[in-house]
Amino acid sequence: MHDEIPIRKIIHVDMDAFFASVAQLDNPDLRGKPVAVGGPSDRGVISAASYEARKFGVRSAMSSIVAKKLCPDLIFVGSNFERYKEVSQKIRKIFLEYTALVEPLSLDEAYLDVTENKKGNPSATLIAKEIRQKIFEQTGLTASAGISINKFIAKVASDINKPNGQKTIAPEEVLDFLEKLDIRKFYGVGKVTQEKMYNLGIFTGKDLKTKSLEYLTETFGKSGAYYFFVVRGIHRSEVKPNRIRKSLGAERTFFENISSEIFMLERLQNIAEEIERRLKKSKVAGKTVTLKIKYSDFTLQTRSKTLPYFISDKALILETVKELLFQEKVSNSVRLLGISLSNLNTETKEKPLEKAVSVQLEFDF
Ligand code: DCP
Ligand code: CA
Ligand code: CA
Repeated sequence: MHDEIPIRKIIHVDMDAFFASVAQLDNPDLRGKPVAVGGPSDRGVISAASYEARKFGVRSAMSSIVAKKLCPDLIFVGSNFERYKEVSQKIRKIFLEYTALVEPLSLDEAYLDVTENKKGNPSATLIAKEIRQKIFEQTGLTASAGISINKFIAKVASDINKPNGQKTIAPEEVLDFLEKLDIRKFYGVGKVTQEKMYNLGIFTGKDLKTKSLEYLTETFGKSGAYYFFVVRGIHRSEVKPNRIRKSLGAERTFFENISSEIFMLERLQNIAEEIERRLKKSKVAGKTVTLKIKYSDFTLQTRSKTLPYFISDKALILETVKELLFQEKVSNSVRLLGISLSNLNTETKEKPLEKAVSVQLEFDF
């Protein structure tokens, strides 16, 4: 059985009382005090509670009224997403020093696959320690970590020694750990499922293990198989880095080489349409348009132009492409044409120029 369990070195890092800790970092008066991020009004809901507030039972997603009853001295503070994002980027940078396989789950947490890592460090436990140390040095905030053979166990483990701690579940400890694990601690088991499990006499991993795959699938649908396998130490889900896209392009190789510029334009129009569709789907726009031309003798030429604004509209893309196409005579027959947009606004989120504006641009001033 043990031999069948896939083993990787996965770290799950999660910031402690994230929004509340940022508030305490930025305002020293709040340190050591019960703090809640959220509105104090009777209709308010708390998004984060400092560990001092948690001693009173205050939790995120709790209504402000209830929280005030539990902790009359609770200090309410507003949120600051710019700061959360800033911290988030800093910790992500630290993660990337160790591995390219970083999968952020939210602003304050991520999975890292360090099976192979940039430091050549064989110990995921030591890497997690280093990372938490660096996070503290560079942000002034504490993080906790879970280290194990897959994402599921690493995620569960990062809660065990929270705040400012870490826990490793080594390969030989995995099965025992999962058997003893309270079903409420299973990542993916919410309130409703927990209730259902309790009614079926499932309180721990050990109880869960007595149920067959068929039974669990029948009872829990698709999640049934997930429960069946994770409790046996099997969770194949990979750490998927959501890479920041640097460019978006499309190209066509022709069945027959073409030499008429009219035909080329026709093809380029189709390509521009496809690019527009894909840009809009991922809600990005670009400033630099590149035309790629491969000639029948396989020589390759690229012509680029950077605009002072972001575009995603096919008419605007084509306008620039046309300019690039006619900027110099196409000297030979062509076997491939491509367009790509780079210098994307994935970072800045600046709005692309809309079509209505493009009409105006056609006037010369
Ligand atoms: N958050 C939110 N609403 C929720 C839960 C969380 O707005 N219902 C926000 C505030 C949290 C942040 O997301 O600070 C991270 O959520 P976590 O679940 O990781 O909780 P914390 O970081 O606050 O605490 P912990 O130390 O338990 O991770
Ligand atoms: Ca957290
Ligand atoms: Ca989190």
